[in-house]
Amino acid sequence: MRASVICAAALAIATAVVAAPTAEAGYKSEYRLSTVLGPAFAWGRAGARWAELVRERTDGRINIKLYPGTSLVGGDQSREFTAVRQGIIDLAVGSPINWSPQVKQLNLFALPFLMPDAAAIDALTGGTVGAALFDEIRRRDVVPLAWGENGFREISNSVRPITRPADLEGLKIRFAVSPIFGDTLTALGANPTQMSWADAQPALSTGAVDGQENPLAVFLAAKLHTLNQRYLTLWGYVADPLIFVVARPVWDSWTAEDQEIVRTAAVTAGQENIADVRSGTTADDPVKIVEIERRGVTVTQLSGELKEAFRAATRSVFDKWAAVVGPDLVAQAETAIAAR
Ligand code: X2X
Repeated sequence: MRASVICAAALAIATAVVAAPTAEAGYKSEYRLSTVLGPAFAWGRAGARWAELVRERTDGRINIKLYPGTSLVGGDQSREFTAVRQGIIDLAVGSPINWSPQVKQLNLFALPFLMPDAAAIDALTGGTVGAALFDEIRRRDVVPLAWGENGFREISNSVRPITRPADLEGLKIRFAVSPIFGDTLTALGANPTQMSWADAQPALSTGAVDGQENPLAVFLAAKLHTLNQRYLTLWGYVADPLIFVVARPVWDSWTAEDQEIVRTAAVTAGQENIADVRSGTTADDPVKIVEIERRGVTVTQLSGELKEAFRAATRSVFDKWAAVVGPDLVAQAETAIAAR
């Protein structure tokens, strides 16, 4: 009698152990996902979508919370990548611009006039160049899973339309993190100043700076026309992809099945994000451009010939930074773009 009670109890415990979802052992109750921009922006929506897909497909085993505004690093977007490595951030959807201090090869996307169109971005991210960049990230114990997009960065200001390099003379232009932007703007005669996105908005509002450069999707969602940005020039000088990553120890704590769910969810969220950002930015589908004009902004589209003047004026910056990025990687990128 006694023995059978003990036996039943032991069986109950054993059953409970087996029934407990083993995948949850060692899982955190919440994973922290960092983005610079929040869900009012395509970038923040990409993060929210990734979290949503993962929650659904893991039945809540992996519960991701979005921390926009790079709030886990006090808004200092230049520290985001390091914070992923330090375990302060579990996952991120980040820009190469903000991670380039730690991964110098990511300056590739900021080489002025490297990528003429969206197909050129795809040729890089989808080919051997993208794979090499993912290797660089992986070497730093951060697991890259998918590409998204912030977009082609267009320049705006409060003073005058920009059609020639001389129009930038003396304009105070805010840039985000990588010093390659300072060099490029300086080569064009502007007066560049580095500050975080959080600081940029009050600086534009008070007129402490005259202008900035960001994709059309950001210009619209941030309502930059209300921050004195009356002139916008579509020059597409650089394009900013986004990268979905997970911190290595977090990744290693998940089952292979859950890793695959997180990876495929990142790919889906990334593809949706790219479509979101690219829509409305072309001659065939100009909805975003039309909306910006409707808000009273003068939009200048640079022809190939006018663009050439900006390219020539920034060629020395391209060459200087190509050496930093790595001449082989830049050559590979140019080959991939030519073959797109
Ligand atoms: O700060 C910017 O300009 C932004 C939001 O585009 C980046 O994080 C690179």
